[in-house]
Amino acid sequence: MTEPDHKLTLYFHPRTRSTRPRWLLEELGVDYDVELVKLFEGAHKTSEYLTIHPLGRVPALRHGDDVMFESLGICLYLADRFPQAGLAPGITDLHRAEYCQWMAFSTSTLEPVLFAVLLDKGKDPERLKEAQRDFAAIVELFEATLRNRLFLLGEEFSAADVMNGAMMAWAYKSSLLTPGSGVEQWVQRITARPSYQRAHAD
Ligand SMILES: N[C@@H](CCC(=O)N[C@@H](CS)C(=O)NCC(=O)O)C(=O)O
Repeated sequence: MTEPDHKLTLYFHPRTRSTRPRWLLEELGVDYDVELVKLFEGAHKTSEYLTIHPLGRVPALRHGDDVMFESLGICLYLADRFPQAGLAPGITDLHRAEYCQWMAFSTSTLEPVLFAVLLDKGKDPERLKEAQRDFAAIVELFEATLRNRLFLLGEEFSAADVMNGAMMAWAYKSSLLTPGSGVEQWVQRITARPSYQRAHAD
């Protein structure tokens, strides 16, 4: 069985979804190695790397003898595996349901909409308009959630802030957020954390 103190290795490339688990690992304050997967040199498609991630993508994580992929899955795993960091409410905790909701929201609802707004520009104007409307509704939802809260779950920072914040930071850098809004302040608050800065240093 993999124990928390077994070696952790993150398969990583800057400015990709692999910054999500890297930010989380920094928040956990655990020792881990970073294995840079040189995407531009095709390192993710080598037979060696395909044994780590069969689809040849980043991120992936090795913990002891266990290997896994999917940024959301990795963040869920790590936050639960290192409970002392307090990044995931426990199974019976008051905030567990909300936590599960926001973790799933990050990749199943927010990510496709934001990608459509930022990356599909010019391809299909109708699709872009629809994505912009969906994104506005998402921003309103975050705004309402954060009205009296520092973080998505309340007063405590959690892995839900990492998963959703990683994408909303991209929206912020792309000038999609209203200056001075609650969402913008939340993004500034969470990206000012040393863990975020360290995870994005390269
Ligand atoms: N749903 C996966 C997506 C992984 C993914 O598509 N990663 C991109 C970088 S953001 C990648 O490795 N692309 C290289 C490729 O597909 O060739 C996750 O969240 O981990």
